[in-house]
Amino acid sequence: HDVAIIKVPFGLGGARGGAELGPDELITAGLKREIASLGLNVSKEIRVDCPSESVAPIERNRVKYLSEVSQVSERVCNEVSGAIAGGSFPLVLGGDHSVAIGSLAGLSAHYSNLGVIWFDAHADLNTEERSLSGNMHGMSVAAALGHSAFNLSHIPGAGPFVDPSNLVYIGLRDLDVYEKEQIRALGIKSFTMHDIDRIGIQQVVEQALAVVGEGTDGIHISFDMDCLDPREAPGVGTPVPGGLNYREAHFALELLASTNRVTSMDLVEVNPLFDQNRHTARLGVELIASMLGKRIL
Ligand code: DIR
Ligand code: MN
Ligand code: MN
Ligand code: MN
Repeated sequence: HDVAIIKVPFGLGGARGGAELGPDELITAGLKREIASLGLNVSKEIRVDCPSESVAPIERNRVKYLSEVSQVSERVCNEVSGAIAGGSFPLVLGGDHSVAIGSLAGLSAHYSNLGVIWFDAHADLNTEERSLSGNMHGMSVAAALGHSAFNLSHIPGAGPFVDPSNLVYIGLRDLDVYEKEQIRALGIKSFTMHDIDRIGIQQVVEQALAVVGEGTDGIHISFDMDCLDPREAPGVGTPVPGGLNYREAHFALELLASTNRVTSMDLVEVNPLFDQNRHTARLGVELIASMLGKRIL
C-alpha cells in the first residue's frame, strides 16, 4: 500500500531541544530511497507546521508548552486521519514523543478498537499533576488513555483514544513511581528489559501480539528511538542504558511486519544534536524499512 510521510518537526515536548530536527534528518538519511526500494509508493509527504522556541511565548507553568503541544496534536491528528481516509499507511516522523498524542487521536477516528505497541525506555504515563519534569513527551500515553486533563476534547471524535487492555509496552527500563503504580492499577501488559532478557524478543513480540491482535481493528506502533541501547542509538534526548540491541529491534519489527496487521507507525525522538555521524537517523530509516516489510533474503 501507499505510505503517507507526516513530518512533525516539534521538540518543545521533550527534555532538551533537537528532536525538531528529526524528520529532516531521517529524510537526509535516505528514508524515501528505502521506501522506494521496497516497491512502495509515497502518496504524500506532509510537513506539519510546528511552533518553535523562538516564536512561542515561553510558559512557566508546571506543564511546559501545553498550548504548543495542543496545536501540534490537532494538526497531526488531521493529517493522520486524512492519510487513512486516503488509503495510505500513516508514517509519523517526530519530533519528540508528544507528537504521538495527535497520531492516536487521528487513528481513533478510524478504528474503534485500536491496538498499540509502545516501544520505549519510558512509559510516558505521567499526567500534568504527577509529572516530575513537566515535559509533555512523558505524558502522551496518559493523554491517549484520557487520564490527563489534556485530552484533545476540542477535536471532534477524539476522546480517550486507547483502551489500556489494548496497549503493550516493550523495552521499559526507566519509570517514575507514579507510572509504575499506573501500570499495575490499569493492568497494562508491559515487557520490560528484564522480560526481554528472560524470554527473548521473539516470545515478547508474540505475546504482545496476542494482546493487541485480539479483537482489535488496527495496530499502531509507536516507536521511541530511546527503546534502543544508547550504543546503538546515541542521538536521542533521554538515553537510558540497557536497551534493545540492533537485531532485537529489527527482529521485533520484522515479526510485526510479517503479520500484515500493522496499520500505522510513529518513529520519534531522533535527536541529531546528540547523534554521531547520523547513526541514529540511519538506524531509524532501517527500522522503518523492517516495519514496512524489508527482508534480508
Ligand atoms: C520522565 C522521562 N518519565 C518524564 N520521560 C521520558 O519526564 O516524565 N520520556 N524521557 O520519553
Ligand atoms: Mn517516549
Ligand atoms: Mn523514551
Ligand atoms: Mn520521549
